[in-house]
Amino acid sequence: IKHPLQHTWTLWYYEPDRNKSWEESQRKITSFDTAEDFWSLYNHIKAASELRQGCDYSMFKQGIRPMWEDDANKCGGRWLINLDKKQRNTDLDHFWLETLLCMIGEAFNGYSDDICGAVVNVRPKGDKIGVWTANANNEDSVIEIGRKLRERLKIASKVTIGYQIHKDVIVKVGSQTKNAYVV
Ligand code: M7G
Repeated sequence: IKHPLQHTWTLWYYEPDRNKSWEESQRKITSFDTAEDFWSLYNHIKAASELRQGCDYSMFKQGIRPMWEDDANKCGGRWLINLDKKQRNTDLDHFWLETLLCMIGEAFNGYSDDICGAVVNVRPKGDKIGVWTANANNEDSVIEIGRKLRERLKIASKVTIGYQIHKDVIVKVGSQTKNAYVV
């Protein structure tokens, strides 16, 4: 018997396509609900660092689309880890895997219900990992999730990570979004 996970998760893939909208370019790859099926999927697909630049992977709880507009995300935000260009070779894949393991393993100390999913953006200007939570007003849960993420990813103590509210990102397209929280 396989080891069941607390939730069913869906992996999404985004590839830019000038003939399609952003939303239409998000494709569901597959869903899984056991540890074994997670590993077969993970071992089968390209590592994030091997994706073409401009592409994303997203892993969300089943039923939540990896977009601001989804009901589960619309009051939420994300912890954002900005990597510099060199970190694609040294940190990206291991940060992404650790993020996935934190989510499927419900590692956020009682606040895992607030987790919606996570996104990795592979970009020429620097890759990003975002961990999306359900409600930007749940200060305790947002902070605890941020702390746990720092700890599990072993982010250097001189580096801070910020939490951005999706509603702020939507109106600020093109410019920097302020951080609602920092850890
Ligand atoms: P990005 O891919 O998150 O980061 O956003 P990037 O700027 O480093 O590439 C790029 C663009 O994708 C945004 O300006 C939006 O046009 C679109 N986009 C990104 N997200 C996360 C969403 C979303 O949740 N909903 C919609 N409608 N568009 C999005």
